[in-house]
Amino acid sequence: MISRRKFIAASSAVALGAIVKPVFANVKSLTKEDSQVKKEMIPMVISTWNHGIPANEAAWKVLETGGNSLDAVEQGVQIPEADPNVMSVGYGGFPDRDGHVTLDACIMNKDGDCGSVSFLQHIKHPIAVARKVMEETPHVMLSGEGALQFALEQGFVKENLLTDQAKKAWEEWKVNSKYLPKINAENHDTIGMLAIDEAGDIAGACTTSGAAYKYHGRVGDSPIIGAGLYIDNEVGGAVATGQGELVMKTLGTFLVVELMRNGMNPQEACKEAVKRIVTKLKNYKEFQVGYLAINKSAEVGSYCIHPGFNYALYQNDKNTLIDSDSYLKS
Ligand code: SD4
Repeated sequence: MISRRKFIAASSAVALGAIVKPVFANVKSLTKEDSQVKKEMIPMVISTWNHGIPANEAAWKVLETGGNSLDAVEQGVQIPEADPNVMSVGYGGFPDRDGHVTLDACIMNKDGDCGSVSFLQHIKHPIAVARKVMEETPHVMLSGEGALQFALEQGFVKENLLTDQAKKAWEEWKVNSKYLPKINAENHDTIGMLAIDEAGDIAGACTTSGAAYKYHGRVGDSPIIGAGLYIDNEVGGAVATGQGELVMKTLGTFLVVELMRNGMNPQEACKEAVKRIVTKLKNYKEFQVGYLAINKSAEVGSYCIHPGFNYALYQNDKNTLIDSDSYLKS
């Protein structure tokens, strides 16, 4: 005789079967040919927004001399991290609403290893600390005071990251103190970078000072593996920029990579991940999110909610700024 518990489990499964459609039902699986790297397409590096151009230059210096993709992305994103005029990343970033510059970053290599720091203060290059977390600890993420203590132990120097320019902007903001995320803020936001080296191996990095005037303690998508960045060296990689809360609610870059694993090209996968936000999150029009992806064949894709997101692609000795397609057209 069937027990009551078994009966309930069996009937729930039947009911679920009736309503749950397989997520990847209509996409083909990757074939071996799909995953072949075209040698003329690599090395390559790609990164978000205008500040991706100088960041790519630094990454390219590593790649063109046969360096690996992990070193390339770490070197690349350190350019905007150190630039006081890029007010959304590292030194010179806009502070939180209490006047503290707090940084989030993560890095991921070809072997699926990753390291991350969140809510880190006083260290100019959070991406380098994230790499140390990956390589020198048994953990993936360190946060706040602990991350700072670890950085200092590793030889990083404690610095003031709040520039006069950022302080002035914060003081002006305090007059009304409204938390109002800006869409496409000054055309540079989080930097996310993906690279394929000569050996065909993929790595990625993501670093940011987060949303300007956020609550003290707020952590966005950028240090979260699978939200701000995800790499699977068999498939490809993806990075996210824009309002982290929407990316975290949909685990955006993991989704993009899984869609590519199941046969979508990078463009289709980015579009589908934005569509997920649009269909699931009612307030999507108030925010920008942009995704950037590459696959193992060095194909590129990008998609965003609002027009205005762009990315820099360095491939075949050319570093080019390209506008992303968007869900909303104006
Ligand atoms: C974050 N994706 O922390 C980052 C950058 C940002 O508005 O603040 N965008 O959400």
